[in-house]
Amino acid sequence: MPNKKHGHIAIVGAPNAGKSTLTNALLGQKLTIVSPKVQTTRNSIKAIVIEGDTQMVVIDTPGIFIPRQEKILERIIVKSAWQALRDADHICLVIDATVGMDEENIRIAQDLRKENPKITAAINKMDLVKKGTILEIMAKLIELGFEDIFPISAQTNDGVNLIKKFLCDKCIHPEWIYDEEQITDAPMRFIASEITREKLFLKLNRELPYALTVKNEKYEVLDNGQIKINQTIFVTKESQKSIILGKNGAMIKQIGAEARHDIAEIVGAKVHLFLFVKVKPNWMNSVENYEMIDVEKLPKQ
Ligand SMILES: Nc1nc2c(ncn2[C@@H]2O[C@H](COP(=O)(O)OP(=O)(O)OP(=O)(O)O)[C@@H](O)[C@H]2O)c(=O)[nH]1
Ligand SMILES: [Mg+2]
Repeated sequence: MPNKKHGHIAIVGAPNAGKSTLTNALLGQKLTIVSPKVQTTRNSIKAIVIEGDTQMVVIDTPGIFIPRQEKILERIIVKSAWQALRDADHICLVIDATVGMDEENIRIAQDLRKENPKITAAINKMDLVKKGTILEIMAKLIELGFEDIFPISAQTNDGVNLIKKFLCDKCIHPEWIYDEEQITDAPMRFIASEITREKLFLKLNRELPYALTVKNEKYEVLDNGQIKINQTIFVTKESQKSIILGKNGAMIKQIGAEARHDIAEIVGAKVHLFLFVKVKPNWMNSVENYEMIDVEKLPKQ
């Protein structure tokens, strides 16, 4: 193709707005993890979307919130989001229509426009609200200086094609920078541990999802093309370990089965997944647990 071009689009917004759901909808398949709980995404993840002659690198970011100073994990999460939008050619701010332009969304919209004025707004979850609500949000966004606003439902795909075309037009750099079949630049071992973390987020309640992390121990492609994966789930307390294991190991079995199914779909091969649960009271403060984070860029203590 003579007119090949590429660009980077950062998907940003408050926690739970539907950024990861939109990223997957733009990609046309599941890659990044989704849950009804806030702070599901912890690292920025690139989805490589191809539309005609355009390679659009969509960066799914963690939700933007005010991190508590003493929580290193929270500071890393938010830093990862801001970093991504500085590197982007264009930003897509996702607003949850069921939340609307509350104080937090207004602040985020204003801060983002200051950081990078090349910004478009997607009003997501339009399937859950009345038309009047969308119009109110639009009016507020226009007041804040937004010119391009798209009501969408990332879940039902309503409006996604329109915004996809619009964002593709923002990709103006010559040539492609990734192979045609590549859907992400993140290693598959990382995506696989994210999928397990998603299942844990979906199955476990209250604070427990925030007290755990999933670490890849082994990711091996066997001679027959099948994939053997060992992952460790780190928790901070013995009691959390018992909950994750469940009665006679029933919970961990179910989590493993669901994760294996999704990982197999993404990698396109049969997967053997082995999960271990370990107690490590201080995992949140040890940097080696943040596989995908550039340690050099960590915020100063
Ligand atoms: N009804 C409806 N639900 C949606 C839509 N988009 C996302 N959701 C749901 O909203 C919840 C949050 O979606 P995510 O994609 O994980 O949101 P996020 O912005 O990536 O969240 P964090 O990573 O935690 O910041 C999930 O339960 C999704 O299924 C939508 O268009 N309509
Ligand atoms: Mg997310």
